[in-house]
Amino acid sequence: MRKAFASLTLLAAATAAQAGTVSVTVLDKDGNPVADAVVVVVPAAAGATRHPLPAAATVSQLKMQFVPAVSLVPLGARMTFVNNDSWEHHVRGSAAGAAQFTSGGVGGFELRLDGKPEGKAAKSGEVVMDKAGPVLLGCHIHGSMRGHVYVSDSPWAQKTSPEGQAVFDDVPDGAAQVRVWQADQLIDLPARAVTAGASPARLTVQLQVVPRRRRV
Ligand SMILES: [Cu+2]
Repeated sequence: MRKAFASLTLLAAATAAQAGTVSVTVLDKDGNPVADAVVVVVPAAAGATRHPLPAAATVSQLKMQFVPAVSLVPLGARMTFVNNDSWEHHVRGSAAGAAQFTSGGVGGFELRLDGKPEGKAAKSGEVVMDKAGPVLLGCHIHGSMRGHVYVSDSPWAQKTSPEGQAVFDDVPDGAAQVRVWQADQLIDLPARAVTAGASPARLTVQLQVVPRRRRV
């Protein structure tokens, strides 16, 4: 019993020595915190995170909006799109950000979802996200509908909190790159370098835009 306890303590110490905290704050052009930006950390060293992204996610179409507005999923995730409105919607997925000008529409997807009949199950469709990067969601019928899915090829990825923060507590020690994506920041920000280690690494990234607010 005592031996097992000692081994556990050793294990905990070893884990702590190999991983550090990276804390990223995202601000807009005016210096205000930005929620729902995506922060991706790519460590140079191999490792695993204790907080993997869920391999399946659902986006609803509700009252003419994509809910949630921004989904963060791992590469290969299975996305389910559900139309909860009583009228027809489309789901058009295309490369977002700078990639929309270079991809020529290749690699996107399209679904057509009938409206939800009164008292019956909503219609849904599935898509496997097999390409990393941001995807813009739209609807052919309703031009105002806009949403995003960010497909991360690194398991260290988070959406920022209302305070604009993403805190990673288990980044392998050593050099790492930090990428920040936000829906209205069309020109990719340069990746930033941090060093994960015994003392927490803190980084502030400022967007070149003030994100537009979503109507509620
Ligand atoms: Cu629609």
